[in-house]
Amino acid sequence: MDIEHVRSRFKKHFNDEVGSVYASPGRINLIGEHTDYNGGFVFPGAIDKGMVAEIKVNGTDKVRAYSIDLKDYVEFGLNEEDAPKASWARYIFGVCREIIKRGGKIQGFDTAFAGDVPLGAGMSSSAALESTFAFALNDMFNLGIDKFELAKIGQATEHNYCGVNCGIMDQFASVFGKEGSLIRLDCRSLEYKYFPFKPVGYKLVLLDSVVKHELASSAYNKRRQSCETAAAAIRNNNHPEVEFLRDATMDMLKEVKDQISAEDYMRAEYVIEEVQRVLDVCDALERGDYETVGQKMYETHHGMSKLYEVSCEELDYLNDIAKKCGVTGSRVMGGGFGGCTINLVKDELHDAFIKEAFALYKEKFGHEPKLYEVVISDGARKLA
Ligand code: GAF
Repeated sequence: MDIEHVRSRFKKHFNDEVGSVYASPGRINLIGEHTDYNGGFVFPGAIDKGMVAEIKVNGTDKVRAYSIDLKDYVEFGLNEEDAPKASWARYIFGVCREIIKRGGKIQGFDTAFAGDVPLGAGMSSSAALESTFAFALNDMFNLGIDKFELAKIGQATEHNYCGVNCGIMDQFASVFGKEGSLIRLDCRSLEYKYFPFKPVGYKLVLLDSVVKHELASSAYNKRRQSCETAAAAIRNNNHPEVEFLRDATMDMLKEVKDQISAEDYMRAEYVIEEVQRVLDVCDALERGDYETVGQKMYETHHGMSKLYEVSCEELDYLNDIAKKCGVTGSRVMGGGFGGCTINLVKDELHDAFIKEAFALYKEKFGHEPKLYEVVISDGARKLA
């Protein structure tokens, strides 16, 4: 995250002014995909890639925002109801509107921002952007909003202005991230625990398939709908305690097999198993048992590919290569429909695995994957 770059662009666009600088990270997730909106557990960590924004109050009721990476400028009024057309600006607009909805008094500001979270790679550049502005505006205008609510403001921005009915994982990780630790988060109660994650003898490697699914957000929302349908069927079948799929067991799901579609059944099966896998991985980590962690990651990939159907040929291929190379754990990370695999690789296998993955992937798809090695880092903060 290059602060000087952002500062020089801000100066250039806003008459040599100097503002305050804030940053928020993207995230990885060791295990627990599509469990957050099912009230289940997730296990993310913030990373050393994120968004940096310089912001200065401008004495008007307008926001003037410049995206340094996209070289695009958007202006909107704080009292406007209609979101800007540019999708990047909707995140900033949404955060402002959600703060105002909650009674927060904010004023117009100028901002220039840039980021180094690869777009569409499943590391949540959008949460990084939302959290940067939610954190910054809270700090600049002394709004006194707590960190839980800051994460919810980001999530509500996705729901109400960006068309994605996401869970809370990405925004939570971006706000609550802690250097060197993963966060086990219970997405129903928002109770969380930091797990120091320094797997001696292993590396975490992200391989980006560079595939982006055009209709990812509608497919994502459809998955969520399936889960809600399955949870409602179980609830109405004499299990009133089942608010989310997280509360259901496989036996309960089997009881309603004839009442829901085969597709909804598969989605629910994946989620019920995945919630348990997060807990299993946390236990395994406490024992230092990385073999079990890795095995669960492969199980997640299998579930995401065959039951939840959010993988794709390229990601399945990267997963197969990992298996063949003896990589401890590998799976598609994030929402899916493209993006990265996350791989837990023994140090001594690392170089051979990367070489093999690049060569085989290029041979099959005509281009190489991209490699990212990330450091688990702190969440939203003020830099200057
Ligand atoms: C996306 C969403 F934004 C998260 O809330 C989560 O559901 C994730 O996909 C899948 O685990 O990143």
